Amino acid sequence: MAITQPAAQQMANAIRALAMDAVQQANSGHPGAPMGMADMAVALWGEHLQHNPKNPHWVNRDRFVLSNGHASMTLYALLHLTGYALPIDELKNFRKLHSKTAGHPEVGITPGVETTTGPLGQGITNAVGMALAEKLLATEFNQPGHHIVDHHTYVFMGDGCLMEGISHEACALAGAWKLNKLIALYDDNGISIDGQVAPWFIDNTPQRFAAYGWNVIDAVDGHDAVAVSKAIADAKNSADKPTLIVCKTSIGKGSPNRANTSKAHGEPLGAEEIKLTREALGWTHEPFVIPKDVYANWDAKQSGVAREAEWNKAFAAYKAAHPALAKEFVRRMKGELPKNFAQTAVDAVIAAHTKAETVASRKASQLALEAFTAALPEMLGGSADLTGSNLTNTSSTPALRMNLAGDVVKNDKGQLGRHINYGVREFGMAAIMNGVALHGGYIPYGGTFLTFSDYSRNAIRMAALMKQRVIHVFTHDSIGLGEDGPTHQSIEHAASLRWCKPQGRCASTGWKHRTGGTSGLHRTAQEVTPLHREVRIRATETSRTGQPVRVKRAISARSNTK
Ligand SMILES: Cc1ncc(C[n+]2csc(CCOP(=O)(O)OP(=O)(O)O)c2C)c(N)n1
Repeated sequence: MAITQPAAQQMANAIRALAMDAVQQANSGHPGAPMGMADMAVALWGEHLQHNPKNPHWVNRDRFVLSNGHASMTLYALLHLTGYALPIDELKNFRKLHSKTAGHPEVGITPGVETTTGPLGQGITNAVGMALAEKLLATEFNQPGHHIVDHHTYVFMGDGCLMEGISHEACALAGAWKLNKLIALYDDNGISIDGQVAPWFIDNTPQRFAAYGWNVIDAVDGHDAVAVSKAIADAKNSADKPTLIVCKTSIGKGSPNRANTSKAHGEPLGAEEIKLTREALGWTHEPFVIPKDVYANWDAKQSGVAREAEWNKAFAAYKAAHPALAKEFVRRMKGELPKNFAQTAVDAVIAAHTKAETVASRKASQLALEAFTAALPEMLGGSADLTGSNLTNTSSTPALRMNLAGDVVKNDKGQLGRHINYGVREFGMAAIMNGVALHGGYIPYGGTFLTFSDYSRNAIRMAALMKQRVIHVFTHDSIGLGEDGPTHQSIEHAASLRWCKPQGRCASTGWKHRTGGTSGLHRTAQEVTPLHREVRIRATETSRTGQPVRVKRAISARSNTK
C-alpha cells in the first residue's frame, strides 16, 4: 500500500507502544532502537516488503534481516501486526522461557525470523550471503521470460554492526559481487551503550560504503516514512550496486526524557516515562491494545497470499516450459539431495579405499570433493585466500566471477563459477556461508587453516545454534605443520571445536556424512599412510529428509594396504 500521514504515524506508534510495553513487562530489553526505527519499519514493511505472513517459507519472499538483534521488539511487533502466527500473548511474554519472543530473534523459533541475530555485525553478513544466494540461483534457474528467483534482501543495522570489523569484510564483498538487490537501512542515531559514539566512531560511513562500490543514499530523515520509502524505491533501481540508506533517527523517539540518550538503549523506560511517552505520542491505548484501524493498515495477509499465488502462477508457466529445471529448483530449495546421491557417495568411498593412496588428508578431501561437487550442483565452495592449501576447488567448481555489469560470468568451458575467493576474510566467509545456507538452494563449504578458525568462531557457533548445513574445511590441522611455527599450529582448536577429525582415507567418508548440520572437517597438510582397517558401508543410506535410500552396491571390504 502507499503510505500516507497520519496513518503512517499511527502504524509507527503501534511499534513504539508495543516495544516500550513489552520491555517494561519483561523488565528487561531494548526499547530505544525499536522506537527509533519505527518509521523506517513502516516504510519498508508497509510499502515494499514482498512477503506472505501466511507462508513464511515462500521461496521467493524478500528476506529481512534485523542485524541489530537487540532491537528484536521491532521484528516481533512487525510480525504480529502484519499477520504472522505470533499472537499478542507472545509479545506479552517477551523474553520469557519457551516464548516465541526471545531476547534476540531466533530462526526456527519464531515464524518470519530469517536468521538468529544478536552478535552485532553478523546479521548484515548473513544478508550478504542471502543476496549472493539469490543472485546465483537467479543466474542458474531464471530463463528468458521466466524470473522465478527475483527478490530483495533488506537489512536494518545500527552503529554497533558498522563498528564490528566483520561488516567491513562482508560489505566489501557485497560491493565486489555487485549485489544490487541488497538494501541496508542504517539506523544512524549516534548512540550506543557507552553514550554518544562520536568520540570512538568517527568513520565517514557514507564514504566508506561508496569506497566499497555501494550506492549510498545519505541523510534521509529516518522519521519521515514517506522519505524512507522513496529512498527504498530509488535503491530498488540500482542496477549494479548494493545500497546503503543512511537514516538519521533519534533513539527512543517519542520518549520526552530518554530520546537521544543511551539510557533508552537497554533498559525499560519505567512506568512514569511510559505515561509521558504515551501523552507525547498521543497514543491513548492500554498496553498491548492496538486499534482495529491500525491493525487493518498493517495487515499483509491478503496481499501476501495474492503475491504468492501470482508467483505460483509464474512458476507453473516456468515448469511447463522448463520441467527439468523446475524439478531441480524445487529439490534444491527443499534441501534434498539427488536420488542417486547415496550411490555416488558409496562409489566414491569405495574408490578411495580401493586406491588407498598415501596423500595428505587435504588432498584426500579434494579427491572426495571432486566426486561430490560433480554430483551435487548445490555445493558452493570457497576459501579465505588459501585455495591452493585448503584444496577446496575441483574441476566442477571454477572461480566465481562477475563482469562489470554485475552478471555472473561463465568460464571458457561454459561453467558458472562455484568456488568463491573470499579473500582474507575468515569471519566474513563463515557468516556469509550461514546466510547462503539460510537462504536455501546451496550447501556452502569454505576453507582456511584450522588455527584461523578462531577468527570465524562466533559464526561457526551461530551456524551450529541455527542448525545450518554449513561445512568448514580446516587444513593444516596439527602441530606437525612445521616451519610456519607456533602462530600457525593448532593446539587447542580441535578439542575446543569438538569435531571429528577424520584421517587419510576417511576424508571421503567425512565428506559423505557432511550433508546435514554444521561440520568442520580437519585435514592434514602432510601425507598420511592409510590405516589398515576394515571398511563397512551400509546398504541403506538415509537421506536428509529421513527417508531410507536404497544403495545398489553394498560392500564390506578390507583395505589391501598397510
Ligand atoms: C558482537 C557484539 N558485541 C557486543 C554486543 C553487546 N551490545 C548489544 S547492543 C550494543 C550497542 C549497539 O549500539 P547500536 O547499534 O548503536 O544500537 P542502539 O544503541 O542504536 O540501540 C552492544 C555493544 C553484541 N550484541 N554483539
